[in-house]
Amino acid sequence: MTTQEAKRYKVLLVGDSSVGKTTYVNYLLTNNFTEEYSPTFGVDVYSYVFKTNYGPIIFEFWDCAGKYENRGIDSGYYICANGAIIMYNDFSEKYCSEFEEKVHSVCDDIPIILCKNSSNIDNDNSIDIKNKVNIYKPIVLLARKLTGYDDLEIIN
Ligand SMILES: Nc1nc2c(ncn2[C@@H]2O[C@H](COP(=O)(O)OP(=O)(O)O)[C@@H](O)[C@H]2O)c(=O)[nH]1
Ligand SMILES: [Mg+2]
Repeated sequence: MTTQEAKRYKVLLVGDSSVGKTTYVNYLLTNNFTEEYSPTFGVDVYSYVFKTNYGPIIFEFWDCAGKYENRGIDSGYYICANGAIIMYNDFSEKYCSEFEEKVHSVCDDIPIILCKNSSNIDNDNSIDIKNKVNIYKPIVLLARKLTGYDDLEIIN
């Protein structure tokens, strides 16, 4: 039996501060929701491995600080990224275009998933981390774009 080698992608997790970026990646890795807020300084990198019907995939999440004064080298962290999730909440949609432009300025036309984190689920890309709604949707959408497999699904 052969073990399928995992496909690895560098995925940016960007957006305004306090929208849930770190909470999201923590949830993916631990299945726990963290109530307390601890700002990110610069960037934290996490490897998230998941199984799909096309074999294992590793998303190397670069969870970038949202607060301006904590951003460090900021878009310098974006170099060689394969994809991005831009997270926003009920109050920060206005910043999405700024992040989109910044990602495209460093990474050309890599796929970007806009992801709203809110208890107010009002579009196809809405998630609600606290209530565990649509948690894996942004991952699947991005993995489909990165691999080109439109019917990719996460499996157990
Ligand atoms: N009620 C609620 N709070 C959330 C949700 N996601 C994150 N938070 C809270 O928002 C705060 C900031 O989250 P964090 O992930 O650190 O934001 P980041 O700056 O985007 O990384 C934390 O106190 C989280 O507990 C959510 O889905 N619902
Ligand atoms: Mg953070």
